[in-house]
Amino acid sequence: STGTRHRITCLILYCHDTVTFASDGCGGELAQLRQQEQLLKRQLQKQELLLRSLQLMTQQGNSNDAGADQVQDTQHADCSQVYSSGFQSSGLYRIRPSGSPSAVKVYCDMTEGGGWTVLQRRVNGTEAFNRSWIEYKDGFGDLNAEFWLGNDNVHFLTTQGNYSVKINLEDFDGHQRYAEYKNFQVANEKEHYRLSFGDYVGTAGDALTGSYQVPEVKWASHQGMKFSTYDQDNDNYKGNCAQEDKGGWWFNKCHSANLNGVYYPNGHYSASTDDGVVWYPWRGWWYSLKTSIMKLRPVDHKTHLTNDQVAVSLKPPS
Ligand SMILES: *[C@@H]1O[C@H](CO)[C@@H](O)[C@H](O)[C@H]1NC(C)=O
Ligand SMILES: *[C@@H]1O[C@H](CO)[C@@H](O)[C@H](O)[C@H]1NC(C)=O
Ligand SMILES: *[C@@H]1O[C@H](CO)[C@@H](O)[C@H](O)[C@H]1NC(C)=O
Ligand SMILES: [Ca+2]
Repeated sequence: STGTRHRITCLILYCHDTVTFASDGCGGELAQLRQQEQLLKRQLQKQELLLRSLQLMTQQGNSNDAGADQVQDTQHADCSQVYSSGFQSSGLYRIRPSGSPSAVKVYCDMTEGGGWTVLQRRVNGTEAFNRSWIEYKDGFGDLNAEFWLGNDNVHFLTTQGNYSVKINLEDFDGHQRYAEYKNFQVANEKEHYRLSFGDYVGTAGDALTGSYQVPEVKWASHQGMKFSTYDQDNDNYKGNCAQEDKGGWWFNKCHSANLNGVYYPNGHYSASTDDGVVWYPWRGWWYSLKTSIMKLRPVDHKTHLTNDQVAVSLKPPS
């Protein structure tokens, strides 16, 4: 029919973006087509949002590491970027910090605002932390349990931006404390993974600067210290701190915090040296902590909507 032919003509003109109100007599058709286009665009947007929310829910429903391997190797430089791209459940993910020669499997802690890349975890003493230089360099343990992420990885992570470290501690009575340092950075292997860090905030005490008792700063501070292991002594002590305290750490002469020490199952311990999992300003040298978690996040990390909030804000197209 003529009506249909006219509509098709208008449609073709519309698609070629050459239609004008006056000349082609398509005014009415045009208004209708524009309206339909807007409607379809809105529906498409809604469906894209719905799809994203479904992907999030699927991710949540999976076991810890099931969804992780689906994340593109090179897409995220840390867990903060993983979080920002919509993956908001804690578990295993692949990241690739800039400077890293390959992708790295990490545990992302999506609690406490999300986006934390965990670098160390002690929970029950299953993993030995009396390890060699090369083991601390490459990392060891089980990402779902106890582990050290590896000094190379921590170097690549902390030198690609401005990072905070948050240290969560728990004693055997269930008390929890934390310490957080801005501008946490670990140098490369050539510089023996030298440690530097900025201002402290927290409830556990500032063990890393050792400034809780002024005379002790000289030998207790970890600021600027190189990493040492039993087979590579870079400390300021005539002996070997890593060997005596049985773990790799940024020892001075020797320490006021050593979260890689011997895991004692009852807290209080006695030994020939203070070799426990120690955070001196909180529980002293002769108490070995139950839990230690060290995790990294860019200082400018942005916390987003929670999954629940996203789900509520997305309703299926009506
Ligand atoms: C730690 O490892 C070194 C080297 O293997 C060893 O000499 C030392 O006895 C170990 N200490 C403990 C407590 O396992
Ligand atoms: C230690 O904790 C990990 C992680 O929760 C668990 O898989 C492992 O079985 C625990 N080991 C012991 C001896 O309790
Ligand atoms: C890193 O961030 C902290 C806190 O925002 C700031 O004090 C520090 O100057 C920053 N460091 C660098 C190297 O940008
Ligand atoms: Ca020494």
